[in-house]
Amino acid sequence: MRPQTKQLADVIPAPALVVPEPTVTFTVAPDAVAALAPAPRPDGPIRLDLGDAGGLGPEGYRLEITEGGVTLRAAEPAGLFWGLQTLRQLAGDDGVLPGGVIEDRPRFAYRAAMVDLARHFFTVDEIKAHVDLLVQFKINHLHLHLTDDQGWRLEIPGWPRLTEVGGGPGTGCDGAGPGFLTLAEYADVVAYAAARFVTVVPEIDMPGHVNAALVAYPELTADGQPVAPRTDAEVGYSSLVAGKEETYAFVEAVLRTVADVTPGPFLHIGGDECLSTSAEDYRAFLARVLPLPAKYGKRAIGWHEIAATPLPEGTVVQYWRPLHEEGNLTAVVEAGRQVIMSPADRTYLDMKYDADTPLGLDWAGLVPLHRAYDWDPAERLPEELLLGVAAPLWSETLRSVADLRYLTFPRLPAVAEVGWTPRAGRDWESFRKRLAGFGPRWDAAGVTWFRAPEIDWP
Ligand code: TNX
Repeated sequence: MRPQTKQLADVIPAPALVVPEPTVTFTVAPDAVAALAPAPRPDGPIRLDLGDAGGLGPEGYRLEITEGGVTLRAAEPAGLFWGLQTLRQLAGDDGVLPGGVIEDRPRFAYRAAMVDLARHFFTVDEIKAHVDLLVQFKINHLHLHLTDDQGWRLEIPGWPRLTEVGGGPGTGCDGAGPGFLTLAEYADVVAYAAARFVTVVPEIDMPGHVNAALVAYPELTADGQPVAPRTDAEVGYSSLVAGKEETYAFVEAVLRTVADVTPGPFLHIGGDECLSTSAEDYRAFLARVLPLPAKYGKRAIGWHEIAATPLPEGTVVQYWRPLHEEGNLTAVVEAGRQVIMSPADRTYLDMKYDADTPLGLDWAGLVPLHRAYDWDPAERLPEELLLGVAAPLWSETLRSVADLRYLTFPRLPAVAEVGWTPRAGRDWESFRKRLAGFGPRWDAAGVTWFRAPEIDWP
């Protein structure tokens, strides 16, 4: 027998409570764990049980490993699914499970990764593969940035030129990155994600970041004159026109379509970096557009710039500036609206790791792994107003799935732990040790990742 070196606490994100039984192990077939469905399973070596797990909430679970086998209990299938991710990490490639009990539940209900399909398009299969990697860290929302200056990536019936014209190359002139999702493909992604307890959050960015839409429909521009397609990475130069009725016919058609094909509760309307929209026009535009998601049964999310305008009840604000800037947070707290924290100097997966990182940007500084880990979302606002955390990956510099993964791993596990683990349960030294084993796993799975120098990778 070889010595048992695995610990029950070797899980990312760190579980809320771990009570090891060090003399006990139980061995399973690793493939069998990966194949388990999050549904009741009364017998066999791994028992799955739906029922009260001791008040652990809709995503919580209780996992018990004894000499006799494994029992996983949760109030909802989502809890079973997250418990299975824990079990999968513990099983590793030898299937030896350390004995004891884990009782676990997330700190925040919203734990997201964002992919920018506008600056570089990723296919349905690529997005699905990304979901598979994200759920291992208990990420439960996939924010899709579907439209921007360089591209429009979702079919909108009645507005065919959006994707004929706006489905072109994203950023850069090398031809990489064209494409769009038909509504059927979008629904396919949504269903795939939902089967893994991931809610898709679609974003239609307005009133800025709309050059692709203006190229497709010149009647939406201020003077009705055509504008040129863009593949550069400038921001802040395009805007829908607040004083034109055509604008609202367009916006409503788009939001109605997106709401129709989105079972999840959120509709993200963007609202960021409207540098060429006057403050008055911005306010007038949002006064008409922010209520629209609710009209179609959804909750509006917007980047924190929207907090310069009155926020209808239920609106969610996504903060994206560096952690210690103002970014309208005082106004958001005063209004009592919920917040998703995505501070760029901590959670932006498109920031470079270090000065030598060949991909990414550095406007919010470099974001080495420890910076993505060592911060707290409640530093800036009361815990009760925090809906959760999100890690956006803007894709101006991306050309492939390998690029996407290189910037995502290992920083995404750090942000995932910020979103899941209670503050008191988080510890950088512990995270460092728990993360090391993932390098070989990503290698074995063919996943590109960055060998962050803070970690003693095997
Ligand atoms: C700012 S963050 C943007 C994006 C860029 C990103 C690059 C935000 C809401 N807007 O348009 O892609 O910086 O890091």
